[in-house]
Amino acid sequence: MSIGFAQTPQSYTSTSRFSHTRHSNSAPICRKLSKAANTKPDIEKRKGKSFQDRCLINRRTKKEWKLTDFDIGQSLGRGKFGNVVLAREKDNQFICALKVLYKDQLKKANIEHQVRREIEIQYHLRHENILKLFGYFYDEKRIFLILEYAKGGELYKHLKAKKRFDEDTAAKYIVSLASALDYIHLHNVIHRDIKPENILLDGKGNLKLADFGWAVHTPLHRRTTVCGTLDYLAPEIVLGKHHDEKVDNWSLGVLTYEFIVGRPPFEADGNKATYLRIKAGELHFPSHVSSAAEDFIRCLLQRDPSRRMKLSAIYAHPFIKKSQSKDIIQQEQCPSTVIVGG
Ligand code: N15
Repeated sequence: MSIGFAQTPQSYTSTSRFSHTRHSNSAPICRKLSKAANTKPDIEKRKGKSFQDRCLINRRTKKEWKLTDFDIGQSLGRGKFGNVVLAREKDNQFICALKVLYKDQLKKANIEHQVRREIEIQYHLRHENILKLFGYFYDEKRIFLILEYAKGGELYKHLKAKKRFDEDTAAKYIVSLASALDYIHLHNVIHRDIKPENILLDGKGNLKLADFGWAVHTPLHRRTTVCGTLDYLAPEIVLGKHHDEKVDNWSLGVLTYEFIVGRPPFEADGNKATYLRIKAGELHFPSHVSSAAEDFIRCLLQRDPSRRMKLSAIYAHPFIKKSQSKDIIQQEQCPSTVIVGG
């Protein structure tokens, strides 16, 4: 792919600040992760900088990021509140995805708080299967998020093109997702919006969980107003009950089904019909689905959260083990280890 980069106009340097009101109820993840994520805690503590200030700074130049630090390339997609473009940092040619959010639109939708929380969560998470947020900056009208570029693009486009994944490919993606979820749960974050549209692939086909727009810090004991597709939501969420991190395990089960079958298990015409199907919780499996895969999905799609398979248990399930043992056999048969004419 050839990428045409345009030079950024000099007049776009950041001049104003995106409101920086401190949270009085500062999230636990910040305190917990700040030591691990920040390589120079002492200097920055002395300066009294919050996490928001820290991710404004280019660690190498020690200056705030600005738009003129980047060459801008092609559009990677358009979202409700802004666009994502390919970008290249001028100094070291580092390729990234720059997400542009428009402040007036965020204000109108009353989601400035949510955006700040999302930045906070994503900036502190460091895991190979979680899309990295490197930093952010702003000008009078816009907020720019500097995000990891995932060369493979959106997973749901790959799924659409292939109709469905073979079970070994599905298992590989599910292991990566489970690993990412295990990590965020460990840091008291629930994703709550696991769906193919929120998953990207890098150039090597590795899975990257993106978009923490719905994520919350645990414990969560409040009712949630739900919008968008219900397909991936656990019954306790659609029923407006108290819920915890096990809602992500349910979504993992829905995704496993969709990867293997090509459509989510409770798909129906409209949210009302989907809601009824999730509530009923009846599962139908096409004949091509193996018994190991069916059992795996049934273990995750338990209506009672306490009976749902734990993330730590998925590695021992035959559906995952089967695919991993094939991986090992393939590695052993790698041509480089075969002695030709031996
Ligand atoms: C409401 C709000 C503040 C949501 C904020 N969400 C995020 O910042 C998370 N996010 C990540 N939003 C968009 C992205 C995103 C990052 C979207 C697309 C890409 C990305 N990195 N790389 C891509 C990407 N690579 C592609 C390759 C081929 C075709 C399309 C591609 N997009």
